[in-house]
Amino acid sequence: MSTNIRDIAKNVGVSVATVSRYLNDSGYVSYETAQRIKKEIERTGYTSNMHAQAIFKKQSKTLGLMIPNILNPFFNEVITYVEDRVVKAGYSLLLCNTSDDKGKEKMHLDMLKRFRVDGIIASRSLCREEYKSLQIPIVSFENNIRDDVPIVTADNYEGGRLAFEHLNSVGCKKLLHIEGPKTFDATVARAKGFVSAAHDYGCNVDVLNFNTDFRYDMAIDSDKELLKKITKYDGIFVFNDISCANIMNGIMTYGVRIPDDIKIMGFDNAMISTMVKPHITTIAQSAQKIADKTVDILLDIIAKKTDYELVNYIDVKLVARESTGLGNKNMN
Ligand code: XLF
Repeated sequence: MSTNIRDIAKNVGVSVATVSRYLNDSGYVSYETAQRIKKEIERTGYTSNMHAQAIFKKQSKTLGLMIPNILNPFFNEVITYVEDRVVKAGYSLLLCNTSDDKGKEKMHLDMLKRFRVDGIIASRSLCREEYKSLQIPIVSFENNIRDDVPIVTADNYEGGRLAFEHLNSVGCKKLLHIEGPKTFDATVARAKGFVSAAHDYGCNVDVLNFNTDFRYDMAIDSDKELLKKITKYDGIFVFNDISCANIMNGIMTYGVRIPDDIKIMGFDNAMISTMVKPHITTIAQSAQKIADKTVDILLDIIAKKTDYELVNYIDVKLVARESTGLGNKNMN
């Protein structure tokens, strides 16, 4: 007969609850007791077999979170808030970094299926096909993956419009938008908003497409051609804060003064925006609101509730700071 949790408890001389606390890491077990339980588990070959539990109870109490770029500080904030909410709701979280790579995302998705997670938060997903027949509850942040999958996203189009209006209002005449990759629904919408506001004001703007989110190598070796190209503008809206910080860093090495020669702004209001000098003007999207909304909806779907919205826009707002010549140096 195979060993069960009661045998382990009896052999160690502790209660079943203590062994369960040890196995689930869900409360205090003294170091000495934990060592004795561990030894007994090894001796008997018993494992708690969470996988079998998941099959039996049809729930693993584990959720999956797909993050597209863990290097980007905005996503660090999203992870922090999601993890906090998920743990408070009694779940564990499996964190997957897809690196905006379809193959990697597919691999993580297979792993989450094998672990029988109770739900998945997909972010900036590139895997529409793979999610098609998936029975697991899903909520998507940003990219639309299936018509019946709820989506949470900032009002990116409005954010793009606000960015244009701001640069226009501080007197910029030669405007450039550095647009994010075309596979990011969010940044495509930001670009559309920026260009459409410019048209409404009768202004011309240039758009330069960037084919990647921030990568580590960019901080080490900046794209000199790109930097030279953009120094002829006097107002630049970059698709997110981390890329904006990196570009600011690069153009300042060419002697460009921000905001005197070029006014520049980003999108996110991520931590980085006040950790560099000058502080970055940005369009704020709240990582906390995004996390709360995605987790709320996912838990609703798991609880078989149906009264959530399919499309959920998170409001955006302008936060004016030094990089466009505004804002109190010590504010925000
Ligand atoms: O996908 C977009 C682009 O980058 C996302 O919301 C972000 O702004 C995060 O930095």
